[in-house]
Amino acid sequence: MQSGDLFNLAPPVGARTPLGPQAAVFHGFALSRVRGLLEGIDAVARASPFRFLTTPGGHVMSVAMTGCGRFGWVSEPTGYRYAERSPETGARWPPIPPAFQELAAAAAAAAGFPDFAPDACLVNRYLPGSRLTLHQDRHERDAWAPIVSVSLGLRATFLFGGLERADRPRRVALHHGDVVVWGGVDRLRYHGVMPLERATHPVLGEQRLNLTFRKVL
Ligand code: MD3
Ligand code: FE
Repeated sequence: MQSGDLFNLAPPVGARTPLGPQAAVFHGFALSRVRGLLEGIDAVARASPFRFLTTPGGHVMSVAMTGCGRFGWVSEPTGYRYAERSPETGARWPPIPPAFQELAAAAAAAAGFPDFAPDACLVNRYLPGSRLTLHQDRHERDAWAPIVSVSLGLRATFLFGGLERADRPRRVALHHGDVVVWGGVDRLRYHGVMPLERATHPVLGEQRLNLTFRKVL
């Protein structure tokens, strides 16, 4: 066995890996709720299909996105922003399924952020080769409120940096069912996702889905 293979093993359900003073991975936290999550994602994607946003530099992103809740994430020639309507259809985003809300609030509470009430849930879909370059999430009004993320499907290598782009990021494996909460002093850290390696997940096949719950307003 190569030492890198240890990265493939998911830590035990219920374990917690701290990433910072106010950021932690809750391993397998969503595992008992995968079925409901996938049903919810299907419903969201039927109402608002996955699409590929264009970066401000004019490149098409390799990650496909949709979302639910009051706000969705859209790209325009002038840059990204949260919007209450889909630019493609002019329609509002579908509601956040109650099971999503409950999971997000439970994870936030476990991380020390009680009463988390997200008004946006972005859904990212990664196929082999899809990646997310290092960035900050700083379009939300309250830059202290947590973001809760749920990983489903293929394992990803998450990059967790510092408050400056040049800070060397730490690599963190995120497995099917892992939930990460980032708030407070860790909220504006740079982060990204390495290109997804081709593999087949027993439940989701050749893909990774990520939910991020945010409080925009
Ligand atoms: C760390 N998504 O949608 S999880 C994103 O796996 C995004 O799809 C990644 O980064 C994904 O913006 C990473 C979420 C995440 C969100 C906000 C953070 C990680 C964060 C804020 C600070 C530090
Ligand atoms: Fe992000």
